[in-house]
Amino acid sequence: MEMTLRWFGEGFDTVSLDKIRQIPGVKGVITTLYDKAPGEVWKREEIHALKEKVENAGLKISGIESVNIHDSIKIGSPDRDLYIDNYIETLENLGKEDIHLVCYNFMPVFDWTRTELARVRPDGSTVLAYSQKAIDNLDPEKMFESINKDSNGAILPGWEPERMATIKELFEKYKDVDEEKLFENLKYFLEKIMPVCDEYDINMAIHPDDPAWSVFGLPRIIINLENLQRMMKMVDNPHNGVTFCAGSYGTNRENDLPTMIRTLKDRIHFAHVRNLKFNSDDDFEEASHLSSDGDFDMYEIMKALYDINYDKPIRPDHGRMIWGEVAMPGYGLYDRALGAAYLNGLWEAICKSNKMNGLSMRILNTYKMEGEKNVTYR
Ligand code: DNO
Repeated sequence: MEMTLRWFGEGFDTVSLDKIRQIPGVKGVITTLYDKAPGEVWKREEIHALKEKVENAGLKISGIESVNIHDSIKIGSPDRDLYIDNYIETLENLGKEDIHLVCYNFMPVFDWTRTELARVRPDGSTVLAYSQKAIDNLDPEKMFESINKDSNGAILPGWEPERMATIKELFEKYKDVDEEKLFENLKYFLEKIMPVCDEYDINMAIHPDDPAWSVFGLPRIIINLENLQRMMKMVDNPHNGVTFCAGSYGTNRENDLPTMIRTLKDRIHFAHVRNLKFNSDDDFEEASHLSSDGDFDMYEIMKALYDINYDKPIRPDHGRMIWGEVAMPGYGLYDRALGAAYLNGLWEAICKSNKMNGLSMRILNTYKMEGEKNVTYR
C-alpha cells in the first residue's frame, strides 16, 4: 500500500506540505484544484504547477480527489455531453502530467452529509456526526447554513457555497431522477470516459455515498456491494473501479467491510480507512482510527487489504479535532497523522506475521523435500 494524506492545496488547507512530509511513511498527497467548479476544464499548466509545488516539498501526487461531476451529467440533461467533453479534457491533461488516479462521486445535490461538525466526544475531542432524526427534522434548504456555522471558516469539500445557493432549483432538476436513471446516467458517463482512461491508464475510483442510504429522498446508488458489482459490470473495464471508504460503507451496518474488500479485489483503486462509533443504527459519530475507540475492527480491514495484495494509495480519513487545532472539520493534521501512524503499524504487523508464516511454510517444504531429520525450526 502507499500511505498518503489528503491535501486541499495552498490557501485552502491549514496543513502545509512540510508538515505532511514529516508524518512517517507518507510519501504522497491526494490533492485537487480546489477552486475548480464542477464541469470546468483543468488546464495542463494548472495541473503542472500543482505537481511542481508538491514535488518541491519532497512529496508526490498519488491521486486526485476529486474531479467533481457536473449536475447535468448526473441528471442526464441535454447539455451533459459538453460537461463530459470537459471532463475528458481534464483527464487527458492529468494523464499527460502522469497522474493515474481520480476519485469522484455520483451523489445528487449533496456530497457527504453530516448533521454536526463538532460533536463533543467523552475525551473532549470534537468530531463529525450524523443523526437521522436531525435530518428528518431539517429542511434541505437549511442544511448548508446549519453545517456551515461549524466549519471553522473552511469551504467543505463538495459543499461549494455557489452550488448550495441554488439548492431549491437543484432539487427541482433531480425530481425525475430515480435510482435506475442515476445508474443509466453513470453508465453513459463511464462509457464516454473509458477510452481516455485506457489511453492514459487512469483509474477512476468512485466514492461511496455517505451515509450509504437516501438522504432527503434523493436517490443514492453507491451504497453496497451489490450495487458496486452492478456498476462494475455495466462498464466492465479495469479502469472503472472504486474508492473503498470504510467510514462511508460502514455507515450501513449491514455492509461487511472485509468481505467487500475481498470481493472487490483489484477494482479497488483507492482506500479511505477510518472508524465510526454508533449510538444507534442511524446515529453515529466519527471516532479515532483505533479499533477500540469505535465499532470497526481496523485490523480486519487492513488484513483484507493485505490479502488482496493491495498496493495502491490509501489514506487515513477524517480525524477528530484535538489538541486545540483549528482546521477544516475532519481534516486537521494531528488526528490524521495519528491515523496514518496507526494504519502503518497495523500494516507492518500484518506483513511481518504473514511473512513469518510464509517463511515457516517454506522451511517446512524444504524440510520435506530434503528429507532432513532432527532439525528444529523456531
Ligand atoms: C469527505 C470526502 C468526500 C469525497 C468525495 C469524493 O470528506 O470523503 O467529500 O472526497 O465524495 O468525490
